[in-house]
Amino acid sequence: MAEQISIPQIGASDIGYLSFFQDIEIGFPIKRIYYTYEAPKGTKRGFHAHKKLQQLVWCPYGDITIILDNGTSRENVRLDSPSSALFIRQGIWREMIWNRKNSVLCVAASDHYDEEDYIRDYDVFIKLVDEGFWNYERNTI
Ligand code: T46
Repeated sequence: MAEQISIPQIGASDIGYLSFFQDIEIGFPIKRIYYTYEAPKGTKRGFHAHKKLQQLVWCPYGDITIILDNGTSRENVRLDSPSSALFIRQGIWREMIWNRKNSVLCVAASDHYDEEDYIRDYDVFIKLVDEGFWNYERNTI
């Protein structure tokens, strides 16, 4: 479930680093980039799944735990390095915990913001999983 990629780093400890994404195959065109910041330590966000939206998320500063849930199992991924990014595909319930204050969570998303694409009720999410709502997408990724 946890699909991670490494982000290249250029630099050194005495002058700092530069990281970039270039020509990577992520499986969707990036339509929107946004980030969450200035959240206090212990903040919990997420608690939703998306019907269609796919995302690549990374934490350029700080330490954030991402909990991924596909309806049958859960996996925790710790984003505490600016050189690691995580895919969150459609149909995955996610919860995020800020382990350090002011951690920054960046998101590259496959589509524009649309509240209709959100499932914010865990019972509804489980019902859709049980009905096979995402079977086609899961099998083709
Ligand atoms: C996700 C995780 C990883 C907007 O008005 N415009 C936007 O572009 C977005 C993304 C959100 N909003 C509104 C909707 C909510 O009222 O801002 C509020 C917070 O959004 P959301 O509940 O999506 O925030 P998070 O931090 O729980 O989740 C965010 C992403 O939005 C979400 O898709 O998967 O990060």
